[in-house]
Parts: sequence; C-alpha cells; structure tokens
Amino acid sequence: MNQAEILAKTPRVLSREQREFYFENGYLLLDSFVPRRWLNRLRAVVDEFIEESRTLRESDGRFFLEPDHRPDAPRLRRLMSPPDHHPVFREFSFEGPVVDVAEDLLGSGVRFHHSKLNFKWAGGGEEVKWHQDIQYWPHTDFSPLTIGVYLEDVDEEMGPMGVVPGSHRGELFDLYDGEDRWSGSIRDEDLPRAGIERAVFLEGGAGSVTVHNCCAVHGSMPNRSPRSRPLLLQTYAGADAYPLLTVGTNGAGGRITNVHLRGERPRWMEVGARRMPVAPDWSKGGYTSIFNVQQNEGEAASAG
Ligand SMILES: O=C(O)CCC(=O)C(=O)O
Repeated sequence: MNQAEILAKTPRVLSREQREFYFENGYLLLDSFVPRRWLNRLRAVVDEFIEESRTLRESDGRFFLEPDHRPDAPRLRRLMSPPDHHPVFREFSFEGPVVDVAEDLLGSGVRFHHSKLNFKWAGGGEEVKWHQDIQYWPHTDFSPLTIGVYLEDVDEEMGPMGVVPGSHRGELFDLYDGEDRWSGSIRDEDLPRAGIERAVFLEGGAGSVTVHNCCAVHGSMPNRSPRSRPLLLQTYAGADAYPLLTVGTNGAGGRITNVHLRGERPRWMEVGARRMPVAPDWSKGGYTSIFNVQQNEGEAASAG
C-alpha cells in the first residue's frame, strides 16, 4: 500500500499529522501511550522472567545474559521472542494497543514478524551500534517497522533509542565489516554519510512508544544510570510484504513468526516491480499435491 492509500484509511489511534510525520521522518514517539493496566501486566511477567534467569549460568535459547550475570545479581541483555514464552506477551504483540499503531502506519493489513525484550541493564547495559534493520531480515518491500515500548521511564542517561530523521529514505548501508564478516553495524568509515550527528534520542515516560522504519538508521548509547531500561520491541510488516527466506534472520526468529493479524490476506505480491497472484500459505501444512489441487480432491486441495 502506498502512503496516499494508507492516509485515505480512517486511522484507529494516530492523527494525520503523526502518520505524515512517520512517513517523512521514518520514526515516531508516542509519549505514555500504553495504558497502565497493560504496563502492570507486562512488568509482572518480566519480573517472573528475571527471577527465573537467576538459575542460569549462561545464555540459552531464551535469555541472552551479560557476562557478569550472577544468581544474586542478574544482568540480562535480552529475552528472545517473548510471545513464544508467555501468553501475556503474545496477547500484547497480537492484540495490544501497538497493533493499532502498526495498522495506522501500514494500511489495512498487518503481519507480525518477531519480538524481543532488550533490557539494557542498569550501570553499563551495552550500546547498540548504528544500524538499519532491513538487512537483518529482508522483505519484499520496505514497509516493516518496529514498535518499542518503554516499560519504565527512560531518560537521556539510560540509552534511549536514537534515530536519524529521514534516513529511511537514504542509503542502505553495508553491515559487513572491512573483512567481509557480518558486523551488524554501519562501518566507521561510512558513519559520516549516515547523519548520526542529527540523531534524535527518544526519551519518554513508562508506556511511551517508539516506532522506527526498517530502513531508519538507529542505535543507542550504553545505560550509564542505576536504572534498567527494558524496551519491548515488536516488528510488523504490511500484509503484502513477505520475508525473504534463506537471508538473514528470517525463519530463525521465534517459533511464532509471520502471523497475519489484520486485514485481508492478499492473493498477490509485488516483486521486481511485477505484480503476481500467489497461492495460499501452506507453509504450516495442509498441502498435498498439484494432482489433488487440480482435481479438487479433498479438503487440503482448497485449503487456504
Ligand atoms: O535496544 C535498543 O536500544 C535498540 C535495539 C535495536 O535496534 C535492535 O535490537 O535492533
């Protein structure tokens, strides 16, 4: 869907100015957007996970720990794919108020791609170097966006999300280093072209929401404060944007990925500037063979 088509739709929660700001700048900040009721539920679950992490000595499939994590002093980098691990996270990512934000910015259809909870722990939680996201999980278009929710108040000392305004319309940088290894960050020699001196750091009270487009240059400083900065991130794409398998982290995220949440499931996609009708999604089963389909035999033949 193009921007004019998106703007022509009646929004659920965002004003026209907010939508136009996002299209122009590639990011948005919604101060204290998530209601207290939701925040309390999310924080209670996060506390359970922090308690559970005390038993761990090293990172596992769920938790990424900082090197000096200890049972009596947990230090977490990230909880991977929260919706895989707790129904409250799943409910939030699939039905929470952030899905309305995604719909207002993407148009009629919304597909959930993945989620993660970055803790940026008190007293040294690490920086996230300048990067763009689309190189990590390429899609058939550039609609994907990531919506972050600060679970606590976040000020300048705590390493808030920083975004370079307008960078989503600029260069897509090489995230390999000079020796052809994936570094996941923009090379030092390319940074002068990335405009990071213009970066805007998105501070906000608990429940504030950050949105950044998959092409926006973004990153964050270390957390130098004595307070942790839990940021719950979820990525959504337009329903007609498809993740490209066999590149990046597509397919390697969580168990729950590529869930169609809102709008009609499109019967077509656009690739290489050509529009083509596509078969239903049988990736989770139900397909038998071309013979069954063409002879219209059995339920599977008409699945989808
Ligand atoms: O946690 C942050 O400050 C930034 C996170 C981010 O950009 C990422 O995980 O891709």
